[in-house]
Amino acid sequence: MSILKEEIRLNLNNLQNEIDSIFAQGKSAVLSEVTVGQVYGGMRGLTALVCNTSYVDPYSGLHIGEYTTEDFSSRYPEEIFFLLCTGKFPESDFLDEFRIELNKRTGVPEYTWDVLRALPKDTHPMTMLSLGILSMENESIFKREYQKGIAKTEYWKYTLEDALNVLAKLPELAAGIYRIRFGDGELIPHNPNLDWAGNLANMLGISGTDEKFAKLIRLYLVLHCDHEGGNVSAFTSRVVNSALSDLYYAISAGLNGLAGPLHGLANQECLKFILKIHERYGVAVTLDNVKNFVLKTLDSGKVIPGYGHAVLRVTDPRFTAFMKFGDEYCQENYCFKIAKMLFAVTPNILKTYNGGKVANPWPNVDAASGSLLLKFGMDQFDYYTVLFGVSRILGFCAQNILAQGLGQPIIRPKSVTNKWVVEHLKNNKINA
Ligand code: CMX
Repeated sequence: MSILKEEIRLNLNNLQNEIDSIFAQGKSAVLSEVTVGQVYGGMRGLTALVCNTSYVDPYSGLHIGEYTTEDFSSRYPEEIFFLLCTGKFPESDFLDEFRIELNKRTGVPEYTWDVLRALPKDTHPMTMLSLGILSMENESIFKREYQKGIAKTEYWKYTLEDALNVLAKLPELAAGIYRIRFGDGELIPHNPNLDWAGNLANMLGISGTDEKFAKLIRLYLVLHCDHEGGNVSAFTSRVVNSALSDLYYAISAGLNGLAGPLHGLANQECLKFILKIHERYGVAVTLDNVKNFVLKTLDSGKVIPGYGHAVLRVTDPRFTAFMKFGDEYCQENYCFKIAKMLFAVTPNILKTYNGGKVANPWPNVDAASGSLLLKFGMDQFDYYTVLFGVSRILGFCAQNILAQGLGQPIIRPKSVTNKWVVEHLKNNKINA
């Protein structure tokens, strides 16, 4: 994997030079103030981390390196991994080279399948994904080399080795989880001639070799790959890896965070909402029906899934990318039609509802993806977060490789007690 490794080395040199010049201007410069509200409120809006793989702009959405979602959404996930790690797109021969490299590393160990098959039949597929990765921890090259004794400057190279081994086995593992959990348990073998996402689509065994389904899985794996460093899963993964727990531990930990209903589970809620509308009005559903349904949902004190965002203040460009796919391949699908109708009516309702308290009335990434997956026969909603997880592992790997390469220390913010806060406010004569 010489090209990728060399480009990561160059990226690390550039990032280190930037950090050196930032430090030269003074390490004690203040970047952000911390309020009581932030300390008690999930640290929202507190600038306390650096992440160089991606950033989210409130008005132009997710950027990987300096590229917008529109720039990268038609690429392959393998190219996105390169972009996350290096800040640039690879040359045209990279995909072939990367496929050969990953093909050498495929093969989920038999003991991992034994672990997954031994679980109760109703185990959540995210538990299976997290356990599947963790079960392979014994294979960590980083751990082996660390025990031998390696220089700190070498850590990132062995973290990259672990990343490549995990990524190579991931489509097989994720598809196997689907087959064990929802199918007949028979595994479909990895095809060395297919790309990363194409292999996953094929091994799921849902749509045979339908290239449109492979295209959707490719898009899905690209659009969910990374979202800065402060979200629950990426941050958890980074904290764990900062203790030099290897990438298997760090990925598994990140996935455990992603499994939460406030994080990765939201996309299945959106599809459930669409299906409820379909159940209520059938195929003759009108815009007025959808408007009424949205208003009734709001009046009952519930949120409209797929709308709103903590950072974004426009339609999520990832939603736009999914809609473009839907317009091309799923126009006649009943769920996609409802997703479009929701887009036509919901923002205007949210803009004014309850005094317009919703900060962002526009759709987020989850508003349409479920209806597209369902159209191709992916009707196991619990599995959607696994697809999210497979994609997000690209980001976990890249963030940890870069952090190790920059010699970042163990993460250890200070916590205080209520008593300390009371004393601090009193001693400093601070009033709200
Ligand atoms: N429907 C109804 N009310 C909403 C709403 C929505 N889609 N989005 C926000 N609100 C409400 C909030 O509940 C909050 O009400 P209270 O003041 O009564 O608590 C108020 O508007 C202000 O919230 P906000 O500042 O606009 O939003 P937050 O940053 O607190 O929360 C999010 C962001 C995504 C959790 C929220 O918009 C939401 O719950 N959306 C629906 C669920 C969803 O789509 N989740 C997927 C998120 C995808 C992602 O994060 O990438």
